Amino acid sequence: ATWKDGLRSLDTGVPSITKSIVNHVQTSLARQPHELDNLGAYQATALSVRDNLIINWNDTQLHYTRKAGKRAYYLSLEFLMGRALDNAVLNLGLKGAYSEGTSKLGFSLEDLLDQERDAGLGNGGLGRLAACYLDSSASQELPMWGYGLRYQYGIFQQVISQDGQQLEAPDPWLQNSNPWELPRTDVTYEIRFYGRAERLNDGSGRATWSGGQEVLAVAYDVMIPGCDTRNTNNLRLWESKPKRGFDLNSFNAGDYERAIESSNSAAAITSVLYPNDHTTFGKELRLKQQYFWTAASLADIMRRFKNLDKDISEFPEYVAIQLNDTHPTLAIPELMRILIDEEELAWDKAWKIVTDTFFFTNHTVLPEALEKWPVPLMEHLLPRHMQIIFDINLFWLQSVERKFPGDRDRLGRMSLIEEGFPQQVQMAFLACIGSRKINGVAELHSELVRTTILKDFVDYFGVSKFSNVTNGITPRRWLDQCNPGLSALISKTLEVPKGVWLKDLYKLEGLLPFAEDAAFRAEWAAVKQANKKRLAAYVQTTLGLTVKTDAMFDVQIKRLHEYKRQTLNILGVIHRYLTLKSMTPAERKKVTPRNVFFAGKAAPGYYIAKLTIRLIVNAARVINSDPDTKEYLNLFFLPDYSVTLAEVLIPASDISQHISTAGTEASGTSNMKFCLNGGLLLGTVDGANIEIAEEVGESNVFFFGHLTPAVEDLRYQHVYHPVPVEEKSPALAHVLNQVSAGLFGDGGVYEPLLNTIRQGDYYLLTDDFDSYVNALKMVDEAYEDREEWLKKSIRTTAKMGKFSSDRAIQDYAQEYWNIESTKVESTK
Ligand code: DL6
Repeated sequence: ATWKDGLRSLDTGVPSITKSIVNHVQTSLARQPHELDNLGAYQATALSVRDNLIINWNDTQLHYTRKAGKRAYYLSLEFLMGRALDNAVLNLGLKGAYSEGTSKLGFSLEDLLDQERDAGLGNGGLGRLAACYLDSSASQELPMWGYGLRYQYGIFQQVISQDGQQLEAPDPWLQNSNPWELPRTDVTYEIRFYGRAERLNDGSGRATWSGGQEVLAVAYDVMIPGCDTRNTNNLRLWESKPKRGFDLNSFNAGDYERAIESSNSAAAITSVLYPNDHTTFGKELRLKQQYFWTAASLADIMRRFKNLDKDISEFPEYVAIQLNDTHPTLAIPELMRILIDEEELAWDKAWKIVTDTFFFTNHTVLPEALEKWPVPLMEHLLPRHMQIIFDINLFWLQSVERKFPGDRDRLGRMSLIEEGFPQQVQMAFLACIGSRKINGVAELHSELVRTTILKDFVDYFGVSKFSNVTNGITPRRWLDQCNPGLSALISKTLEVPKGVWLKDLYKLEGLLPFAEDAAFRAEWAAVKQANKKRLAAYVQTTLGLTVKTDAMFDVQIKRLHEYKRQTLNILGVIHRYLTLKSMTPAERKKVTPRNVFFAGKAAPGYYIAKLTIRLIVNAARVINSDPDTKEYLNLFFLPDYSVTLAEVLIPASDISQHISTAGTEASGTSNMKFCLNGGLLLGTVDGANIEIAEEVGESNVFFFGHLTPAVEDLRYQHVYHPVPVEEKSPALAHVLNQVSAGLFGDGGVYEPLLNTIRQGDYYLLTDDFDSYVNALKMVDEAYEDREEWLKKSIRTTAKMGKFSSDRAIQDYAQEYWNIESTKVESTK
C-alpha cells in the first residue's frame, strides 16, 4: 500500500471491534485488559469508535476541499452536546456490533455509555439547538462547521442542600480526558487585546493596532457523525494559551508570581462557561471570550478561503457565517478590520463583503437580554474595533438620515451607540445592519422581532430581510437514542428501516391510521410504561424515593426563569394539594393520581429563580409524606438537569408544561422533544407551541392563558390600577397565604418570591392562574379516557415531521446560506 491508497474504512465485524477495543486498552490507555473497570472499557470503546469517525472525518474534509464549493460556519458561544458515544454508534449504524463486541469482553454497552460525562458547554435551548444543527448538517451532508470555545469547565453542577437550596459546584468535564476531541496544535492563531489603535490618516481609512496582550488560540476538533452517511462534520473549539509560556525575566529575577501572571490570564479566557442564560453583559472576561473566539474563527475561515486562490471580493460566494444570537457580533468589525487594515480594501468594498457574508439569528425579545457593551470597556479591550464600530455607525446614521430626512428621534433610536453614562454598543443593531438576513426562531417570535425590537430596521431595509426559521430538534438523539422502544415500534409499524424515517420525519404521518388500532395502542402504551419504569428506577437511585408508575407523569424541565413560570406550576401543585386535603377519602378516590417532575438550573445570582427551587423542594417533602394525599400526588425535583437526564425524563412524560407568559418564549425546543415522544403538551399560546398545535391539531394540546396582544395592557394595569390577588384569583390568594403561613417551613423565606406576584406581577401569574388550573382539570379528565389519550399521543408523534432539525438546517442552507448537500462516497 502507498500513502495514496489511504485507509477508506475499518472492518466493523464484531471480531475486529473487540480486537480494536483490546488494542486501545493496551496501547492508548496502557492498561491490562484483565483488570479493566467500566471507565477504562468506556474509554477504549470510545477510542475504537473514534477510529471510524476519524477516517470518515478525514474523507469528508478532503471531499469538501476538493469540491471547493461554498461552506457555512455556525458561530455559537454554546454547544450543549451531551454524551457522544451512543449517538456515534447509532449514527454509524454500529450499535448492535459494539453491543456484541463489548459483551464478548465482559461489559455491557449500556453500562459503558453511563461512564461518559456530558459535554455541558451550554446553558439551555440556544446551545442545544446548536448541537442539533450540527447533527443535522452532517446527516444532511451539508458542508458546515461549528465554531465555539473549549471551556475547561462547562455548566456548573447543581447540588440541592438539606434545606432545599441550589448550590453550585464546578464541572471539570475534561478531567478523565476527552476521547472525542483531536488537539490541533498545528492550527493556532495569535489574538490581540488592549494596546493602541492608530489611524494612518492617509485617506485610506486604515489603522494599525499594536501592543497590548497577545494570546494563542489552539484548535480542538470534535467529529460530528451524520446518520446513515459517511459525512462527518467538524466542530472546532478554541482553547486559549499564553503566547510565550511564562515571562522568563521575572522568573529569573525570582518573581515567580509575576512570571506566571500573564500565562494565567491567557488561560483564563476559555476556562469557564458563563452560567447566565439570557444575560451576561459588562464583564470584561466575557467580552474577551467573544473576541477571542470570533477572531480565531475568522482567521481560520480566511485561511481556508485563501487556499482557494480567489479574489477577496468572492469571499461571500464561498463563505456564509451564521451568528447564533449576538454573542459573535464582533465578527462583523473583525472582518472589517481584516479587509481594511490587512487586505487594504476600500470601506465600501469591505462593507459589501461583510453584509453579504453574515446572517443573524435572534433568540429572544426580552429587553433585559439584549446584549449591550459599555463603550469605555470596548475602547480599552478592542480599541481598533471601537473605531470601526464608530465608523460603521457614522455611515449608517448618514444613510438613515438620507432615507428619513430630519427624523431626529429615529436617528436616536437606530444608533448603534445608546447614549448614557456610559454609552453602550447595541449588539443586536450591529448584527442586524451587518447581516444579509435576520431570523427569529418561531413564527410568533419572528413577528415580534419585526414589530418590536427591530421595527425601525424593518422600516429602513424592508421586510424581506427579516424572516423566520422555526427551530427543530434532531430525531436521532431525541427519539432513536433516548427512546429505543418507541423507535423500534415505529420502524416495525411503518415497515421502513429507521435510517429512512429518521431522515425524513414527515414519514411519521404513516402512524396516523394506527391510532385507531387497539393492538397498536397497547404496544404504544407498553413503551410509555417501560419508560416510566426507567425514570422511576433513576429517581429511586438518585433520590431514594419510590415513584408510582401507574400515575400520570407531568414534567416541566428547563432553565429556571421567571418568564418560564415554574412558579405558576408549583403554585398549581400546591393548589392541587390543598384541594386534595379538603376532600373526603371517597372524593379523593376519584382523582387521577399524578407525579409532577421538575428539573432545571437557576443562574447562580438569580435569587428569585433559586427561591422557586427551594419552594419546590420543600413543598415536595411535605406533600410526598402526607398520608392523606400521597396516593394521589407526588412531587419531585431532580437535581443537576442535563442533556442526559432529559433523555430519561422526556420519553416517560404523559404531559409536559411550556407555560411562559405569552410572547416571552422565543420558541422552546423541549416542547418538540416531548411531543415527538408521544407526550402531550400543556402550554400557553407562545413560541413554537403555536406551530405544534397547528400541526397536531388543537384538540390534541391543552392551551390556556392570555394571548400576546393582551400582555402589554395587563402589565400596565398591574402598575397603574392594581387589583389585589384576593379579588383577581381567590384560589391563588389562598395558595399564597398558605405558603406565607409556613405550610412548607418558614413562610418568610418565600416572601420575596410571593411579592413578585402580589406587586407588579410582571409575568402575569394572577391573570393566568385560574385558566391554568382549569387546563390542568381538562388534562385530568382527558387522561381518564385512556384509549382516547393514547390516540392523541400517537397523533401527536405522527405530526411532528416539521420539527426535525433537518428541515430547519435545510431552510438555512437553501434560503440563507446557499450551500448544497454533497455526499462523501461510500467505500462499501
Ligand atoms: O432558539 C433556541 C432557544 C429558544 O428555543 C428559547 O425559546 C429561547 O429562550 C432561547 N434563547 C436564548 C437567548 N439567549 N441568549 N442570549 O437562550 O433560544
